[in-house]
Amino acid sequence: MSKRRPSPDPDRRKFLKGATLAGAAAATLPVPATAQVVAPRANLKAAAPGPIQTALETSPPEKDPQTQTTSGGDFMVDVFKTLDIDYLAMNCASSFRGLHEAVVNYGKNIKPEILTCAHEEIAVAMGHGYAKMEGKPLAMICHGVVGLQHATMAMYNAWCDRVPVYVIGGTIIEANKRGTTPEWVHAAVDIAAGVRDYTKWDDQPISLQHFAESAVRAYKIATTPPMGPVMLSLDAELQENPINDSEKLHIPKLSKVVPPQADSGAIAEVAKLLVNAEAPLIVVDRMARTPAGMERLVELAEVLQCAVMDRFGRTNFPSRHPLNQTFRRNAVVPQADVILAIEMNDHWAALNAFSDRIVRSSRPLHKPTAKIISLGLRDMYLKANYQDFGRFSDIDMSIAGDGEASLPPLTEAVKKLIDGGRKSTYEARGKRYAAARLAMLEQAKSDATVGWDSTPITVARMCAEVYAQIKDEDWSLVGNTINNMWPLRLWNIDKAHRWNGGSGGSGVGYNAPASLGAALANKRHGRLTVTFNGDGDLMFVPSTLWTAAHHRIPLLYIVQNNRAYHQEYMYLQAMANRHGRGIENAHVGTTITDPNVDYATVARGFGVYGEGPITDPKDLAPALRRAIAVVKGGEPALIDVVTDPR
Ligand SMILES: Cc1ncc(C[n+]2csc(CCOP(=O)(O)OP(=O)(O)O)c2C)c(N)n1
Ligand SMILES: [Mg+2]
Repeated sequence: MSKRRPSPDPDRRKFLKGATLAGAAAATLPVPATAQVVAPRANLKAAAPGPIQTALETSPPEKDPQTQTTSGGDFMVDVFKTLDIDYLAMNCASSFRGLHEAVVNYGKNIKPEILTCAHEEIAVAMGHGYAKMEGKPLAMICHGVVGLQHATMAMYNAWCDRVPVYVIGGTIIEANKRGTTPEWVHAAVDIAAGVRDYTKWDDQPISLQHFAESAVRAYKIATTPPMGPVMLSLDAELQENPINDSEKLHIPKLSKVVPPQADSGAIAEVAKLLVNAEAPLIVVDRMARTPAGMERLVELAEVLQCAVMDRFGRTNFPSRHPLNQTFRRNAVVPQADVILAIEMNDHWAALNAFSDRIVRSSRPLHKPTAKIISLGLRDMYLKANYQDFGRFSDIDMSIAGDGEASLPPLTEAVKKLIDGGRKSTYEARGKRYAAARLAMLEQAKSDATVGWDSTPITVARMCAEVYAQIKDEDWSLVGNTINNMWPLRLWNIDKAHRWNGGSGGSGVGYNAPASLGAALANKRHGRLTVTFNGDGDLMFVPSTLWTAAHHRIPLLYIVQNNRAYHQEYMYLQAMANRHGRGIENAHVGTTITDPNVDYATVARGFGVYGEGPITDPKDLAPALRRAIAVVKGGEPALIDVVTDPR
C-alpha cells in the first residue's frame, strides 16, 4: 500500500532544538551572527564532538534551522520503513548526519536499527552475509567518496555473488553548499562512478519525491533475480532541510517481481532429454534463492535418480543425500550424457579441469558428445569490465528462466514421461550413486583421521571437534569455507540455513564480517552460528569483533590460524619449484609470524570472549564447550586454533 507521510513528532523536534542550543551555549567562542567562521584545522581536531564543533565551524543560516520541525531525513526513514529494512550498518559521517539523526530520533532506531561498524567494508560484508541468510537486504550508509572507497571491495564481492546490499552514500551535491575542505575532498560530481561497474543500479535523487521513487526502485532492482548491490547517493541538504511539500509526497508501492519460469516448450525438450539419458547430471551453483530451492531440486533428482553436483554458490542440495555426487566430479562429469547446469556463474570451471601450479593448463572433463543445457538468468544480465563470468563454453541449449522457479514445471514434465520400465532402471542407477557416495564419505572420514593427535591441530580435527558439540543444536555454519572443505564433506547440511555459501568475489576480508551479518540474521531464529575463518581474513577486518560485542550478536568464531596467507604461500612454492630455486624463501611476504598474533587477546580487547592460541588438540573440546556456553548466552566468542596448513 502506498503511504503518505505521518505528521512530525514534536517531542523529537524539541530535542533537536534543545540539543543544538545546548551545544551552541556550551561553546565558549562567540559566533558572529552572519559571517562564516572557519576554525583552524587544529582547533577543530581539539574541539569536543557534536554540536560544539558545528557551532565553531559555521554560523546558523538566515532561516534558523533550530525551529525546524521536520527534515528530509524523516521522510527517508518513512520510506525505509515501508521497505522493511531492518538494519542500517554504518561508520558515522557528516554527509549523512541528517539521515542518521532522523533514524535515531524520528525513527526511534527501529527498522532500520543502526549497526555501528568500524569500517565500511565491514558494513557491506555484513549486509552480504545477512542477505544470504535472511533472504532480504539490509542497508549500509557511507561517507561520500572516502567511505565508499572503503566499501568497494565488499560491494564487489556482493556483486560477484549476485547478492543484494542496499548501499547509500552521503554527499553534498550543490557546490555552493560545501564549506570546509573536508566537504570538498569528500564530494564528487558522481560518487557512484567508482562502483557503477559492479552495482546493479544507482541514482542521485534531487528531491524527496525523487528519493521515494528511487529508493523503492533500488530495492526492487536489488531483489529481482539476478540480484545485486544497488546504490543511492544522498544529498546532505535533502536529508537535513525541512520538508516543504509534505502533503504532496507519495511513497510508491513495492511490488516484487515474480521471477520468470523457463519457456514451456524448452522445458518439455529438456524433460525428454533428461528422461532418455543414461547418465543425466544436474550441476547447480546459485540455484537455491530460497529454502524452497533445495526441496525442489531434491524432488527432481529423486524422480530421475540422477547425480547432482553442487558448486556451492548457494546451499542447493543436502550434503548427505544419496544422489549428492559433488565430491565425485571426476567420475560423474565424464560419465554424463546429458548435463543440466542451473544458475551457473561459471559453466566452464564446473566442467573443465584446470591447473595453474606449473603452467596454466586445462582439459574438458565431459564427453564431447554430452548434451549441455544451461538454465538460468546469467546470460540475461552481465556487465563488461569486471570479468566475473568465466570462459565462454560449449552449450547446446541455453534457456532463460529463473532456476528455482523453473524446477516445478520441469519436474512435472519429467514425471509425465517416466514409465514403469524406466523407474526400475532409474532405481538401479540411484543405488549405484548412493553406494559411491557412501564410499566417498567413508574415505573422507578416514582422511580426516590423518594426523588426528598432531600439533598443530589438523583442520579436519578442528572441524570434527566443533561438529561433535553442535550437531544436535539448530546450527548454522556461515562464511566462506572454500579453503576448508571438511564441513561440506562431513557435516549433515540438510537445510538451507546450515550454510550460506561462498563470497562470490573471493576478496579476502569477507569472512569475518559476512559471518557476523549471517549470525545477526540467525539471532532472531535462535540458531547457533559458527564460522571458521582464516587468520589472514581476520587481519583485514579485526574490528568486526567489536561490532559483534557491541550489538551482542552470538557467533562462535573459530580462527583457523595457520599463521599464513597459506594459499599464497603455496603459490609461491609452486613458482619457486618451477624455477628449481628451492622453497626456502616462500615464507617471505606470505606468513603471519614474528610476531605471532594472539587473537584471543585481540578478541578480549574488543570485548569478545576469547580463548587460545590452542595448539594441543586435547584442549580444544573443553575450550569449545566454554565458548559455546557464551554463545548460547547471546554473546560472541572466539577460539584461536593453531592449525596445520592443510
Ligand atoms: C583482498 C584480497 N587480497 C589478497 C587476496 C589473495 N589471497 C587469496 S587467499 C589469501 C590468503 C588468505 O589468508 P587466510 O584467510 O589466512 O587463509 P589461508 O589461505 O591461510 O587458509 C590471499 C591473501 C585476495 N583474494 N583478496
Ligand atoms: Mg591463514
